Amino acid sequence: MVVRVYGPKTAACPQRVLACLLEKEVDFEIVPVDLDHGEQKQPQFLLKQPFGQVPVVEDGDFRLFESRAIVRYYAAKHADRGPNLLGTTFEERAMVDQWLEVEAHNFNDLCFTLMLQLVILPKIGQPGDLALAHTSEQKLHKVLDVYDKRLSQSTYLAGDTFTLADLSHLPGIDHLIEDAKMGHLITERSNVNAWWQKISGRPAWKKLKELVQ
Ligand SMILES: N[C@@H](CCC(=O)N[C@@H](CS)C(=O)NCC(=O)O)C(=O)O
Repeated sequence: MVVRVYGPKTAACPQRVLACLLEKEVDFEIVPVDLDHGEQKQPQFLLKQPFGQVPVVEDGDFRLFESRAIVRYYAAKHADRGPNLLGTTFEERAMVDQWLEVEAHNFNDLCFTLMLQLVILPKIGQPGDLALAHTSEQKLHKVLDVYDKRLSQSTYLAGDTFTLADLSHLPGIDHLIEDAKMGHLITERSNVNAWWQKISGRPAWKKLKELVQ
């Protein structure tokens, strides 16, 4: 059964899902959604995702939205295939959850604000709020200092193996580097930089980058 993934392949949240499906070697097809023209807010799409956002997946009769819920679902459903992205013991699983929550609540909002103010608004001809971008960058420095300390103790965020906690950061950091030109946030922290080189060098992420070209 081919999984249908709704959303432009260039957007960070669908990319989180695609990265997981590629890690798990699950067949998928991408159903493009035109965010620029508000297709995600049309009644037909709201039947799939009532908040008018991407991604949504359809897997046979099963439909699911929220990218982090989707990656947890596929990591569990295909636990016996590819890398173990969830951890094994209760403690390992809890650490994965802890860092997934950090990504969602400490990292993602700042990353999104920077992208919105520096890239998305200027692209549609509206001035970004540079003061807000500056404050967000300062806050992100502090968050990444915590990451750098954590990554001096373990190779990956949740421990010594690659998990969803790491995978979930791939799209956001990639957009920060490629689009917002904020690569210094990563390169000036040696442990964060070494971690980024490892996780962005994974074959599944490289495949996704090729797909997006
Ligand atoms: N928490 C949601 C966030 C989804 C989200 O923000 N999606 C963005 C693309 S990355 C979107 O649909 N933007 C268009 C909009 O909000 O209208 C998830 O992780 O799936």
